Amino acid sequence: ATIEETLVLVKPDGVQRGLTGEVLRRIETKGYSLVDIRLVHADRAILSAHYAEHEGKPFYEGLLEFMQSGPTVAIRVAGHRVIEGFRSLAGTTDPTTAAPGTIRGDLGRDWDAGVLLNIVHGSDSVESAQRELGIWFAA
Ligand code: YYY
Ligand code: MG
Repeated sequence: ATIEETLVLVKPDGVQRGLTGEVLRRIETKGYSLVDIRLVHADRAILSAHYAEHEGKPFYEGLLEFMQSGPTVAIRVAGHRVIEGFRSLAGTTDPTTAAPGTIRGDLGRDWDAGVLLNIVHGSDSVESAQRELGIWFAA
């Protein structure tokens, strides 16, 4: 097996809507392991590091604002090809068109202040996962 670790975030919209348990259920029933979990009310420093690749895009400021609007649940998840696997469970970025059966497709719906509210984040590569886990699980 190719065991990887990824960072999953239940974003403030997901936490506020009471979907943390549903996201954890989907991760666990897929067979992935929860390695660590914490509730974080993220500040701008964490978020500007996490979303550095998006700086300057039209949705960037709204995204950082939204991500500071309430607590986020950060989860370290391990499993065979879990980085690609969780992205598949999450579905595509826009919840309106994300496939049914995915987290975003089944549970996501909204758009607010120019930002897509899509419930979860999942790292997109081994390099991103290591970088992002270091940000959210810094001592
Ligand atoms: O990796 P993923 O979350 O699916 O999408 P990214 O392109 O990395 O964008 C990060 C985050 O930014 C996305 O989850 C919602 C928000 N966003 C947006 O509000 N509007 C866009 N057109 C693109 C992204
Ligand atoms: Mg991304």
